[in-house]
Amino acid sequence: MFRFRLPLIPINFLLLVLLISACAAGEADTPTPAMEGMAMAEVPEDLDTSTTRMTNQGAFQVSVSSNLNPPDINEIHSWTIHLETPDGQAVENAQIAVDGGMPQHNHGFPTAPEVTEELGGGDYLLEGVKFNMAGWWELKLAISAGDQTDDVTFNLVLP
Ligand SMILES: [Cu+2]
Repeated sequence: MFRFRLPLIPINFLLLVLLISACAAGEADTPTPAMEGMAMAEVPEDLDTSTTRMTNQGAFQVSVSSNLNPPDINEIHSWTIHLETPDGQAVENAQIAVDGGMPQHNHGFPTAPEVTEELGGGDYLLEGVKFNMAGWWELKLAISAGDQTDDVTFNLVLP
């Protein structure tokens, strides 16, 4: 009897280890197909990457364009933001607060990009933008002009 029990203990232990690793794998928040390309594979297929968008409450129409094309990873560069009213009038004297980062990694920009200059005609200069990883980035703008306050999020996928 004693001779049979000895090998049983390590086998039980092995099964337990296997069960635990199976549970851990099941809890991982990345689905198996995402393993092949990590950052790229996880980006939602229907992600809206338009560079002209209406703000969430419809107060402003906003366009953004990188002044570095394409925006390379790890290079600090600037963007131009263009603001219009919904009927196409340039919005001047706006305050624009900038936030963003990678929604799937829970981190922000490695720099603190900010609007440094109003260029006229509804254009604003956003300086200090840096992307330090490939994948899905969000650029979030909180805009105040006159008695209107609204915000908008742009999506950008870097290869
Ligand atoms: Cu990241």
